[in-house]
Amino acid sequence: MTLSRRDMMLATGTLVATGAAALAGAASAQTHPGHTPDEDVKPAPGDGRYAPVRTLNGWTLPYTLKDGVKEFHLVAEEAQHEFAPGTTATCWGYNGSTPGPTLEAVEGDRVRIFVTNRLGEHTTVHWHGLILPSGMDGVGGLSQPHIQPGETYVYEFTLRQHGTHMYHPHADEMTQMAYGMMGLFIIHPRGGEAVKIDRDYAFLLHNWALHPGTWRPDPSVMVNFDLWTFNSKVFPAIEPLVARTGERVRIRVGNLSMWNHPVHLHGVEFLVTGSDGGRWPQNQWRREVTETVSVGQMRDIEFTAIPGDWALHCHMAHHTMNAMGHEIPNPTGVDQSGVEARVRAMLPGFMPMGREGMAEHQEHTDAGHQGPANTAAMMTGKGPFGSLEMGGMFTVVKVRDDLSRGDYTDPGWYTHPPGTVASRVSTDPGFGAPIRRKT
Ligand SMILES: [Cu+2]
Repeated sequence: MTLSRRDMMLATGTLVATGAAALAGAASAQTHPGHTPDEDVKPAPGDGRYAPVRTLNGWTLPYTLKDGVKEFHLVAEEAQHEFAPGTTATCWGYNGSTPGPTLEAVEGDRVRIFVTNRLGEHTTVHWHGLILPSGMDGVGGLSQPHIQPGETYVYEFTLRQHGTHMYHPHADEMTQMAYGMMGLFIIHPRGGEAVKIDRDYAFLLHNWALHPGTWRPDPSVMVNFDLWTFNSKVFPAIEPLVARTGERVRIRVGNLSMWNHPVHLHGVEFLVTGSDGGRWPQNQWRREVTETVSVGQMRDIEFTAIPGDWALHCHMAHHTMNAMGHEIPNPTGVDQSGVEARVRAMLPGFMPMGREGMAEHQEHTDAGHQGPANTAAMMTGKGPFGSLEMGGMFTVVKVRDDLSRGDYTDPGWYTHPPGTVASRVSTDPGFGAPIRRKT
């Protein structure tokens, strides 16, 4: 087994975290390398029985095999998190990140999961969707005592199913999830996949009330969130999903936010093939272009990759924006020129906006206008043809003919075949003879 230096560091870190006892036994134990973000890695080899998932902007927790049991160690703790360059916050997560690392195993495996609580208040971990003994279900007060600060609990059970699952606290849940405590738990089918998957992506949907000019999410917000994220990142900081033409791609999406999200992918009709109920029988697969992932649900979609740059985003238009005002007067069509001078006398630099629409937001961002501190621009991002005017739950599926298997490097922007890009034919508003309804 080949280990990169980064994998070794990770594995070492995990062993240190499990304490001296685990370290003593580690010499004879097998260590499984996960993949880490911001590193050009091939998929981790798994245990040879599955192709590992790629957690967007995230990582997979290495495990130690002890007497046939896969041991994982989660640490509930505060973590400094960057949503996008220029926007950071003190969040809560696991093992130094939000979302926490992905746990990955195979149906039939026995897993032992240590949970150390390094928060200032008690916590638990609930294994969302898993079939297990009631006392392992992680509901504080109902199925176990709470894990007090400084304590370590151990969960142990056999995986009785396969599918896309999650873990999250079931203690002061509203607050702990609002601060980012959640992670993916992927269980691969025993005996492999009937229809082979070439690229297997996974992410969790979430929302955050990180008010402009603040550095800690506000758990009291229920509706008007500031940031909408894939794996706790906003566009343009969300990684692209890369694939080679003709490969079969699966995208696993879970939702632990406070809204339902219609996840829409351009360029293909995908199949909805599974959920926390595992990969469904093929006669239940259905063809869609948008699939709503409701709160607490998981959905798997699959498609054959077609060359191009294809948008993948939540179809709630406000969920592809970053921090913005709500319940403000609508300026569209309002001539504010007289007001501008008067306001400027009191507020130098004041600039009215929105008379012709909101695209000015990105122009102002591009011109270097500063918003409040630590606040991502409402709409942002640059593409090969100009501004994308997106934020939040948006990224790009990039499919190319010439990628190597297992190469996840961002290939840049798509080179369109000649004659296949929409182009300008006139600059005259009176062009042509379009049929218009008379009023
Ligand atoms: Cu949404």
